[in-house]
Amino acid sequence: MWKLPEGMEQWKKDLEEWLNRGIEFINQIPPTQLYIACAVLLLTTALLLLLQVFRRKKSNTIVLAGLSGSGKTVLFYQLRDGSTHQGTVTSMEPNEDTFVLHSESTKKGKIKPVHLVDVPGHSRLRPKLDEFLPQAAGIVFVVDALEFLPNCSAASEYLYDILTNSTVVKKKIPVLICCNKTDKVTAHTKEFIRKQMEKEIDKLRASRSAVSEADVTNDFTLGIPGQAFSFSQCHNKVSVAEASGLTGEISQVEQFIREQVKP
Ligand SMILES: Nc1nc2c(ncn2[C@@H]2O[C@H](COP(=O)(O)OP(=O)(O)O)[C@@H](O)[C@H]2O)c(=O)[nH]1
Ligand SMILES: [Mg+2]
Repeated sequence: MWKLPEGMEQWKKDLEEWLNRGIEFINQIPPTQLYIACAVLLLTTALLLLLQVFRRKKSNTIVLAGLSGSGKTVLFYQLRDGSTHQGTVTSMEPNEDTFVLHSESTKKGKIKPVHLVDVPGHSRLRPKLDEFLPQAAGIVFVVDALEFLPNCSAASEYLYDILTNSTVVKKKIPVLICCNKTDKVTAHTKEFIRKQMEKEIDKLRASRSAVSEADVTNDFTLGIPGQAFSFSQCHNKVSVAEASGLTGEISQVEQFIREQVKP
């Protein structure tokens, strides 16, 4: 048998006294009140646990979309490895991986890995995008700022389809328009690209709504009727950034990803 030291003995007595006082106090409370208190306690615990589960389930998927040749695959490798893997063949399957951003790989502390999906821009593979959108926490729409004008209408059409996608609208998935290839001096600025795409989407909106009236499809309409379209009218946040996947100037893209995928 071991004996408690002097100090501990006193401490034990104090504890017992407090316990007795506590029991006395509880006995004074009417039982209904006690039950209510217990129920409230249980309910809050359950709620907190549920919240924790939901937080853990929050998606870490970022979707890279855009026309073929805009630079998605180069950007994918730059984000993951900090290099470009030049010479990779255009893949027909979505390129996807879960990793800690290369720029954050040396950081200490809690960093949440990102699930990045590079969806091929070929129009035949567009349905692939619909598979990934429901789990997306954010969409990076890559635009070739160098060869922008010849691709403007096709890119705008693709972006229009994304912005009117029911999942994107309902979940208010943030979209970053990434004006890529800005390492070249002849690349267009993000302000120019934003304005041109807004104009193009404004035109599309008019023609598409004329079509949908005929066969009564309930497509989500963009912007405010009677007003020139601007991205600021979208329910989800649409922002514009400049980047160069080739030279690794991708900090604005990384910042966007980190805002959507929080540790
Ligand atoms: N100058 C320049 N060229 C780029 C950049 N990013 C990609 N490219 C080039 O654009 C072409 C298409 O890139 P890729 O990543 O395959 O485009 P994807 O079809 O969207 O996946 C390749 O020849 C790349 O070398 C960039 O930031 N600057
Ligand atoms: Mg590619």
